[in-house]
Amino acid sequence: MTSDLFDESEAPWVESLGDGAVVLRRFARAMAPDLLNAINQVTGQAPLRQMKTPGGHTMSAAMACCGTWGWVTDRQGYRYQQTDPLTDKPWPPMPDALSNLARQAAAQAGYLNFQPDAGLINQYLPGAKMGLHQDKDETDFTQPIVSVSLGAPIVFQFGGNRRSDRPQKVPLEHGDVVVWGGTSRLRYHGVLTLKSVEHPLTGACRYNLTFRRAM
Ligand code: MD3
Ligand code: FE
Repeated sequence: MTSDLFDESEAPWVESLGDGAVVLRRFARAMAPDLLNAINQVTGQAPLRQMKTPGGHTMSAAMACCGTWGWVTDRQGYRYQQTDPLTDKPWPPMPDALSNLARQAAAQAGYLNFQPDAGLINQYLPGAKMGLHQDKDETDFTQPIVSVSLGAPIVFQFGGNRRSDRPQKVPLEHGDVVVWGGTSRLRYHGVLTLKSVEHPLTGACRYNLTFRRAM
């Protein structure tokens, strides 16, 4: 039997992407079932949905939010808001399994008091992607971002401070956690199109959890 569902034998290891970005390889693999339960709990209250960009395109990744602030986009623009536009209710609270993981990963990367107030769940099905962009809707760029990859693998694109800078390709797989701080915080980034690869816990789906301090 050789599936990474059962491959928790290998200890996590750390890789640098340079410039304040640290990959904690497999860091979240052992807790993945708890994280997937937490995702299901959140998306039961705030359904995954494909939002529209200000330019009128429908995003290929489906999203849902938890915590005080949720990231949304529509024809009006990109922003954080405290209510879900689908229900007009507050976003579901961030489950402890998620906030604890985010805090532990940030601490491992040297950020000792990371308290995320925004949790974004991105769901990719085969064919979904995310083009190069910057995360700049937050108020304090000295705060890091923690991202967690679950399920099917993808190729992450890590660009520079200008959109025209050629991105480096970084494969991300189940349980990998990346902490983005310092001068990497405003670098362009995205992911290539998800291929159809089955994962024992998620099928062909990939989830990315992104934890931020929005305000
Ligand atoms: C690098 N998500 O939600 S996570 C996003 O895989 C987003 O779903 C991608 O980009 C995904 O905004 C990539 C990794 C990530 C998140 C934030 C970053 C990389 C980052 C902020 C600055 C630099
Ligand atoms: Fe981003």
